[in-house]
Amino acid sequence: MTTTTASHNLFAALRAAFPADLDATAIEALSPAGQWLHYSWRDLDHASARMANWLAGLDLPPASRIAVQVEKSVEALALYLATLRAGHVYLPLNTAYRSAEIEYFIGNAEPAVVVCTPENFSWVSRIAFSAGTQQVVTLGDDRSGSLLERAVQCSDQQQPVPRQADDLAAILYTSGTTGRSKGAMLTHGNLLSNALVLKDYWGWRSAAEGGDVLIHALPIFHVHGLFVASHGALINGSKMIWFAKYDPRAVIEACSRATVFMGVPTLYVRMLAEPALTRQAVLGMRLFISGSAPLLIETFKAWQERTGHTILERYGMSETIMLTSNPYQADARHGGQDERRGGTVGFPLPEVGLRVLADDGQPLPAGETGNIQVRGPNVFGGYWRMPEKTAEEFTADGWFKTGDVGRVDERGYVTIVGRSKDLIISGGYNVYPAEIEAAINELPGVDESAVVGVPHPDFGEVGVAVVVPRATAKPDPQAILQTLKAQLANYKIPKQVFIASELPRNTMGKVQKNLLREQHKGLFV
Ligand code: MCA
Ligand code: AMP
Repeated sequence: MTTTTASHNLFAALRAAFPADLDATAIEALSPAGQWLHYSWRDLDHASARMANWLAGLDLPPASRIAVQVEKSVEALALYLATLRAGHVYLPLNTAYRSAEIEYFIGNAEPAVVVCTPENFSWVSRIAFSAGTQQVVTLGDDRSGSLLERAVQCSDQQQPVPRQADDLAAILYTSGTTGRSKGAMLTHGNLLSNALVLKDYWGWRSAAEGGDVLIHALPIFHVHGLFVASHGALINGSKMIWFAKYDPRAVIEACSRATVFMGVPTLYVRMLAEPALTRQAVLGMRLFISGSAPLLIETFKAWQERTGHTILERYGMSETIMLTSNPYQADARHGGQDERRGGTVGFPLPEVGLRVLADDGQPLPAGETGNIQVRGPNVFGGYWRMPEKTAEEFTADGWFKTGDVGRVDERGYVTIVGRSKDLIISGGYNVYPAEIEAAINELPGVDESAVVGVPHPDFGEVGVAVVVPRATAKPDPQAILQTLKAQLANYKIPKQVFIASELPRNTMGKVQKNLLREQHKGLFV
């Protein structure tokens, strides 16, 4: 018989890492009004306890989904922690999602509680109540909203609800190459094991070693900002400097009182465009980490030249959290000669298995390019209520098919060279062409369309749509863009639409997207 203890609740592990001095500052946050607000560790503990007690008062079944679409704020982070404490499942939603997207997520996940911004309450609550959600409350980024009004009436003391390592902690929706978005189910065990591995791998410094201060400038509705960054600081009891919106100048300024920064490549590109980025400005920084999209070697080198720092690139997925990382420092296991190598994503993390296979499933030797598969305690249990999809994405012997194509060299460095999935990564956000094409194909006068990713100096890659009209129709590219904007999150909107008489196809009738990519590759660079 197994016994359940509170120690498997991820929150208990995070809470145990809070410093002894609970009055010390945990988060310095720049408010929407431009003021620095100081939150102590006690504030974080009490705010999340109050919200957890409010959730407990709703008498929901364990593992109820709490869907949250709010602007980034410290209170939103406390709500995530509260959900863990209360033994429920956190479902973060990008603030860019429009009503059709939200309707799908809420209909699919059937959350018991939906938290939205005060501005969106009328349309979000309409969707949520029709889907059977019991409670819809609001949370603004200026400490406003009905959630806080209710939570403030609750006790600031709360014992985390006991959870097993394989109990669900969060669902993160990721789009698919075909069909609708899938909810990747992450457990307390997945999240905690990854947080502990990264704490060690990236050399997070204890208070006795001088401590660390993280600049947190990423959104908190995806793996990078919510888990990798927030857990990284919390599990080390480290302070965060918290920006709700990314501003390269403000981040450079904050580097004088911080030690660690995490960003998608676009954030680095934008900082490099600032004259204020100098060696002097980042002298006290210990570590710059990049991920979520390929970091161009030019950016890697430019950063090295300008700042004297070598960016550490790592690789992960919503389904697996972090998989590989360049070394923090030379490791005796690899002959003490490791360095952070631009263009690679480093080594598989401890406990992560990574293999490269040919299309026929045969394992490939070092240096050869093929399909990357992974396994480990960080790998998710499956997609929410999609057993067939889950089965498709795992091999019979339990490895997860990443859809990424790459190779491992003799020394063990992993390089991602492409993707077998039809995916565009734009500014660190994933855009699935199939979803955009389906929306375009619904428009009047459109026969068919193809969306491809082309290089972009700021976002790395952006989508471009090629649209074939019906016989006599003359669709207007601007009108197509306007209609899409009403239906889809803004970052998914193609940056340009072209009208063409046909799409290039191979002899099998498949659209040759490589030809379209080639044709439009010079549009922005
Ligand atoms: C904004 N726009 C974009 C993007 N972001 N277009 C393409 N791609 C984007 N990523 C467009 C908007 O549609 C809008 O266009 C215009 O830019 C201004 O929008 P705004 O929101 O003001 O932009 P911004 O504040 O400058 O945002 C850019 C950003 C943001 C800071 C780079 O996209 C961002 O925070 N990206 C990080 C994403 C992230 O955290 N990814 C991690 C996923 P218009 O004016 O025409 O409407 S987790 C993950 O991938 C895993 C697992 C991992 O490995 O980490
Ligand atoms: P997501 O669906 O947001 O989980 O995105 C995961 C995908 O982002 C991976 O499958 C990769 O294709 C990509 N990715 C993440 N980190 C990197 C990286 N450092 N280099 C290249 N691709 C990356």
